Amino acid sequence: MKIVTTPLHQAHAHAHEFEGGRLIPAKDVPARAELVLDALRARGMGPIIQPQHFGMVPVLRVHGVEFVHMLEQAWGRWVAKYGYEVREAFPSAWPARGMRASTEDVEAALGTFCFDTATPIVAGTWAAARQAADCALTAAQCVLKGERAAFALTRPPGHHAASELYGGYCFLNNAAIAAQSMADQGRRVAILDVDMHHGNGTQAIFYGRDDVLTVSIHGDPAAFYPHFAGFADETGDGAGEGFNLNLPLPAGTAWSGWAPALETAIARVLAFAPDILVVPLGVDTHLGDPAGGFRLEGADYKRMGAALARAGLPTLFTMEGGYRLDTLGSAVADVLTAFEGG
Ligand code: SP5
Ligand code: ZN
Repeated sequence: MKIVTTPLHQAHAHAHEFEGGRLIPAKDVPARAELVLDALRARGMGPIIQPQHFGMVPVLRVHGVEFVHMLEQAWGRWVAKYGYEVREAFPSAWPARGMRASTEDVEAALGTFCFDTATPIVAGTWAAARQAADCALTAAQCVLKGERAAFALTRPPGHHAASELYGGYCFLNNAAIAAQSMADQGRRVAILDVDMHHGNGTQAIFYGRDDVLTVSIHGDPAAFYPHFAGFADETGDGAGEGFNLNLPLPAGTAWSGWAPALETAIARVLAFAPDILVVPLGVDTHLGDPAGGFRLEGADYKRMGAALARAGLPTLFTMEGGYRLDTLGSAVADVLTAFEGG
């Protein structure tokens, strides 16, 4: 299968995130994408191609124009206020309940559009985020042309980003942008998110709609990030009622507990009868992942790829989470090689 990636993801490089009351080393490091690429090359997968450029129109089908302009301008505004010495732009105040959103000051702009303290903007963030969306759109073109599968090695990831909200290391929702683009070209699309965290951005983008199905298997938000979405009673709104399925699982879930959720998810996808499946692929489900809490390991990722292949649908994978650097590459390669073999 085609693998779409760009070295420009490395422009999004920051040293820190803020968690547990302190600055800690960043988990979404550029090495992640390079490790995945190395593992795919070692398995002889490919071809590995660069993204085509689609411009802002498909991005603006999913994200608000004010939000997109803010992302584009945030670093310059931050430098104008704080200088180049402060190399990571974090918000420090949010328009919480009863307060007014504002973009007048860069602090207000960041707080208005960001929902956590783990997702700094740096000099190259916007360039990398745009390229990641282009990777997903290029992979979508491959699937639209009739290829069985394609992998967009997206970094930064996307599934936590909503129409006008960034966070969870995500800025533009690559999977949603690709899904919307394929829907705009007449395809019926289902999204099955297997990252350890709930795909809150993807859910929010399609929540009121019945034309794109969203399904997510993830750590119960009662215990896990993103905390404020991903509960089982979130089933869709209005026309979208019944077209969002959340499958939250407890801490410590291993393959024996994860696999039945995957079968439930696939059954819902097949009942929807889509033309194309989008899989936001995070492997932070792995035992020992520093951002996770599940216990998948080793051959479980081959089982995952084989099960996804049995759904029998043209499939577009995007890269989401996975932060345990010694297992990240092989876990992703196992899913994709087993999918190809299945
Ligand atoms: C794309 C993606 O996977 N984003 C994940 C963002 C998660 N950020 C917060 C993670 C909190 C983890 N805390 C774990 C502490 C014990 N291991
Ligand atoms: Zn995740």
